[in-house]
Amino acid sequence: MSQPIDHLAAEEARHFAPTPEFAANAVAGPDLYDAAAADREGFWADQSRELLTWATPFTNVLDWSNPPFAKWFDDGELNVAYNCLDRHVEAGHGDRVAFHFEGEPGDTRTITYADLTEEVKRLANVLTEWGIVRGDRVAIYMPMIPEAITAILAVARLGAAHSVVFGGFSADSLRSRIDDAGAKLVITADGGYRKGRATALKPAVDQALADRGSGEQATVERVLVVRRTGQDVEWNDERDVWWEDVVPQASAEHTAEAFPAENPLFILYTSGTTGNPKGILHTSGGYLTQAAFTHKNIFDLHPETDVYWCTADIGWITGHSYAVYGPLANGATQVLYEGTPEHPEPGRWWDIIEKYRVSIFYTAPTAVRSFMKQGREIPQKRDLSSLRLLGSVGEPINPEAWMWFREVIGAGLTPIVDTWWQTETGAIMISALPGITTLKPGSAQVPQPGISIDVVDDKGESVGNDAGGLLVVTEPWPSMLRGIWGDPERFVDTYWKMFADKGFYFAGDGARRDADGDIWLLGRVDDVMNVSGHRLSTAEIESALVAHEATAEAAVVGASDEMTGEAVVAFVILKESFLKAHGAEGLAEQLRLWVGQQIGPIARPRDVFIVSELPKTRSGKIMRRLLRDVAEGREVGDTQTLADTMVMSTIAKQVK
Ligand code: 6R9
Repeated sequence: MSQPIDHLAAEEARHFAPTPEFAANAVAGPDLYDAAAADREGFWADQSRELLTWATPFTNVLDWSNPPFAKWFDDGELNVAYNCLDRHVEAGHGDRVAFHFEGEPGDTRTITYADLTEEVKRLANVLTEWGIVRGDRVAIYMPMIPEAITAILAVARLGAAHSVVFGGFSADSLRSRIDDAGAKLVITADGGYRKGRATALKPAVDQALADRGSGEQATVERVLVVRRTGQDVEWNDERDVWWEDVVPQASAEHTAEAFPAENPLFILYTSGTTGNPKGILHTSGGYLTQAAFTHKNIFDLHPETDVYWCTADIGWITGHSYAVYGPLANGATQVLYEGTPEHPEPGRWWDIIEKYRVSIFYTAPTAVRSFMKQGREIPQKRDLSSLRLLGSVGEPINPEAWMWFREVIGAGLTPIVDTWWQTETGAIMISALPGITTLKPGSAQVPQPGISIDVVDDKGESVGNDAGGLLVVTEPWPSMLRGIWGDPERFVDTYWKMFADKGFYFAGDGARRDADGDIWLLGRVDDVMNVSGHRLSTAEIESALVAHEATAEAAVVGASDEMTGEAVVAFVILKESFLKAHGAEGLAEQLRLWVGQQIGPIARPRDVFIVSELPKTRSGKIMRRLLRDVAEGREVGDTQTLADTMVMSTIAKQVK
C-alpha cells in the first residue's frame, strides 16, 4: 500500500490573509524562514543566543552522533528559572505583571515579576535546606494557583526535575508516577476549587504514599502542602509541612546556579494507547529555546502591551510550554485561572477576557465546540474587543469550529493559529505565523522555521502534495524529547523504529498536504478506518458532520462490518439552539446523507447516534477507542483516563 490514508474532503476555499495592520506590526517576518532554510542549526543557535541568557555560552549546537539521542547546545550552561524571572527584574521589568490570578470563587491576586522571583527564591531556599539538589525529582500535584508556578520554577532553579501530575488524576496514577520517577518530595495543596466545590488533593497524596506492599520503596521524604481551601486534612508530622510555615519565613536571597544545557528539566507522563504511561523527558537549553521562540513568534507577543491567556492546566505539556516556560522566558503578562469554564455560569471565560483585557487567547477545539453547543448569545453578551489573536491546540479543529471561533470570539477579524505538536515534541512544530501566513480554517498549515516535517507512505517516501500519509519529523529539533524516563528501548521502539532506515521521528498522526503544500492533520493513525479497502480518517468525516447546522461536535469510529470490513459509525452532539427549534427527529438519517454529499458515499456512516456527551480524556481529547467498543457492542474497555467515567453508560443508553 503506498498511500496509508485516503483523502476525500473537498479543498477548503475560505482563505484569510493577514490584515495590513497586523502584518505591519507582526513580530515574525519571512526572514525567519530564509535564515532557517539557509542554515538550520545556525538559525537555532542564533535564536537561542537572542532569546535566552546563557551563563556559559555554548559552542556546540547539535550533537546527533548517537541517534535518536540528541544533545543541543551541550557545552553551554544556563539556569532556566533565572531566564524566566531574575533577568526580567534586572532589566527593569520587575513591576510588570507576570500573572493576573483568578481563583474560581472569585479571589484574585496580581503577581509581578519581582513578586514571583522573590517567592521562587524563598522556596528554592527551603528546598535546598531539605537537601533537594541537581538531578533529584520532585512531584507536583496542585490546582492552578500561583504556588504551582512557584513550585515548578523553584525546582528548575535548583537543577532538579519536576514531574507535574494533573490534579484530576487519582491516587493510583499519582503513585505510579511518583514511583517511576523516584520523587524525593511532593508539593501539593489541601485542595482546590472546581465546579463550585472545594475538591481535595492531600488525601490522594496520603493514599499514594501509604499501604506499600513488601519490597516497595517509598522515595518520598517530605510533602509540602499549600493551604488553599482550608479543609481538614490528615497530617503526618514526620513528613508533612505547611507551605505557610516555611516559605514566607525563608530568605529571599538566592543566587541561581548555572547547569549544563542537557540537564533534565522535567518528566511529564503521557498515556499512549497501550501500556503504562510514558515518562517523557525534557532537558533545559533546547527546550527553553524552542518554547520561547514559538511563543514569541506564533503568538505575536508584544510583552509590554499584550495580556496572554493559555487555558491549559499545568498538568499538560501545553501548560508547561505555554503557561509557564515560553511566556515567562519572554516576559509576558498572563492570566492564570483556577477553575472550570462553566462556573458560576457558562460565560466565566468571557468575563475573564473582558476583565483583564486579554489580547491573546490559546485554547482547545473541545472548548470551542462546547461553546458552539451552548450558543453564541453567551459570549456575545461580553466585550471581547481586546482579543487580537486566537490559538488552538490538542485536536484537529474542524473548519466550522474554526469559523465560529473567529466570527463569534474574534469579531470576524482575529487570526487563528492552529498549532500542532505533542508532549514529545516539547513545543509547537506546525502552525501559521499570523503576520505572514494566509490562514485556512482547519489546517495547521506550515512547519515552523527550523523544523523539518514530511508526510510519507509506509516506506518513508514523501507522498507529495494532495495526498494523505503519515506525519514524520525528519530532522532533530531543539525541544525534542530526550527519551522515556528509565526506558531507552521503549523510546526507540515507539518513535524511531517505524522509519529506522530514514531516521525519521514517527508522530503517530495521519496527515495530508493540500495542493499548496499546507498540512492538514487527519487524526491518530490508530483511529483510521478501513472501509472496503479505503483508509478513511476520523478528522475529515467529523468535520463534515460539524459543518451541518445541527451539529456541535462529532466523533466517528470504524466498527467491524461483514460487508465492508469496517463501517463508519458516528456519534453526534447537537447544538442546543437547533434542538430547541427543530428537535432530533429524522436527523440521524439526514446527517448520514449529508456526509455522503459532502465527501462521498464511501464515507457515509452506517449508523449515526445522537448523544449528549462524548468520552474525553482529562485534557479534552476524544477517546474513540471507547466508542468503538460501544459501536461493536462490546463491554467498554479501560475508562481510567476519562474525565467523567459516567459518560460511557450515558452514551450506551442513548445508543440502544
Ligand atoms: C500539545 C498536545 C498530542 C496529540 C498529537 C495529535 C493531537 C495536538 C493538534 C493535534 C491536530 C492540532 N494534536 N495538536 N491534532 N491538530 N493542532 O496536545 O500534546 O497531549 O501529547 O497530544 O494531540 O494527535 O499527536 P499531547
